[in-house]
Amino acid sequence: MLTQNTLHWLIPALLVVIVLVGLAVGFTLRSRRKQVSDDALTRQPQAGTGSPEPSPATTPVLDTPGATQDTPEPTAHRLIRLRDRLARSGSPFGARLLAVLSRDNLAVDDWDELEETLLLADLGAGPTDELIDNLRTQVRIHGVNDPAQVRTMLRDALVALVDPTMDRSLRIQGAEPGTPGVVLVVGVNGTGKTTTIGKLARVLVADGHSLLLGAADTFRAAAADQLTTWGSRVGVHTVRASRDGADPAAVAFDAVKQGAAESVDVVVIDTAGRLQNKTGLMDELGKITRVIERVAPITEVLLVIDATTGQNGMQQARVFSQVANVTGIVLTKLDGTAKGGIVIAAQRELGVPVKLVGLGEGPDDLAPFNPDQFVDGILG
Ligand SMILES: Nc1nc2c(ncn2[C@@H]2O[C@H](COP(=O)(O)OP(=O)(O)OP(=O)(O)O)[C@@H](O)[C@H]2O)c(=O)[nH]1
Ligand SMILES: [Mg+2]
Repeated sequence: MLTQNTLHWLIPALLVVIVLVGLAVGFTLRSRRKQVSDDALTRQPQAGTGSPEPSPATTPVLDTPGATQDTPEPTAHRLIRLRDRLARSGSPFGARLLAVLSRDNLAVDDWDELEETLLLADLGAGPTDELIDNLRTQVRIHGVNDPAQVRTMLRDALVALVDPTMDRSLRIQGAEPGTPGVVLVVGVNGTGKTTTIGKLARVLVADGHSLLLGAADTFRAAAADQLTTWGSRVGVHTVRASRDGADPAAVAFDAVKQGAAESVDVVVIDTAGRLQNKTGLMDELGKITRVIERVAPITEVLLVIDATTGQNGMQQARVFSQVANVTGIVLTKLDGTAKGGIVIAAQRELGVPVKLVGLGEGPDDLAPFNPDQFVDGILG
């Protein structure tokens, strides 16, 4: 039988024991956690023998993000969203063309209006003339009485202009046995390179590919942080420089070397966009290309163009296409403009297909480009 006196001592004694056990468990857990994070911090990529500039300042560190957090949306659904977004983006120019073409007895003023609409939609002079000529011929032959027929005529003419025969597949297959596919992403600053790589990483993960990102935009630490954050959301590692202003080519080299050592399917390299002149750009992209190709051939060079910048953006994009061997265009911010004509102008001007389009700032707002869906979108 416990007496009142015994209870008086037993309860405080039990409390002391509980507190001591709690402290001991807490301490053990904390020291274990510290050991794990120390391991993560000291984990280094494999030594880069033959690295272009193997100074400690340019040795990339492999970021070790946590477990996969997001499940990317399957890519198949996105094509439908492309059409919906385009159809909703103000008054698509295709719908305006349709309105003019549906008038009875098209006169000179109507054709002038069509031409103006196309030029205002950033279609560019060459494709505008081509489309007007094509439509004039069609109208002469078939007339413009049946609205459904007019729509089909315009749709066919626009699809032909976007060119459905171009190969729009991303070249992510390694060019040689044992090497990863290498995707180099270039373009003017602010066009959406890093965001596009982040979205693309999700697409590739969703499609079952293994990949590694390379933060060769060493201009500012925030750029590498931005890329690392995107990657870590889908469990993809980023190779980055250990300090600001490190040699971008060294980072690109080590990323591809690391990718080859880990046998990943694809390495995607982010670059800086703010280069003052063509010579500087040529030097930097030339060096990045040369050092990457010591490890593996570059399989895809994506030029990112902001669709809202129109002809001005095209001017800058032209410089990039002159210094880099561009194989595909990514047109970002298509959600922010009704001027879809830039798709046609960019392809014509640069001679390479639009492969991907950005439809917003959301993580899954990147879609493979499809001419039919695009034309349906701009026809409203
Ligand atoms: N609305 C919209 N915004 C986009 C799209 N793609 C990128 N952006 C936004 O554009 C801005 C610039 O994107 P970044 O990815 O940082 O551009 P960047 O080319 O890497 O820029 P630098 O690193 O400075 O050269 C960000 O605010 C993005 O969210 C898009 O498809 N639609
Ligand atoms: Mg960037």
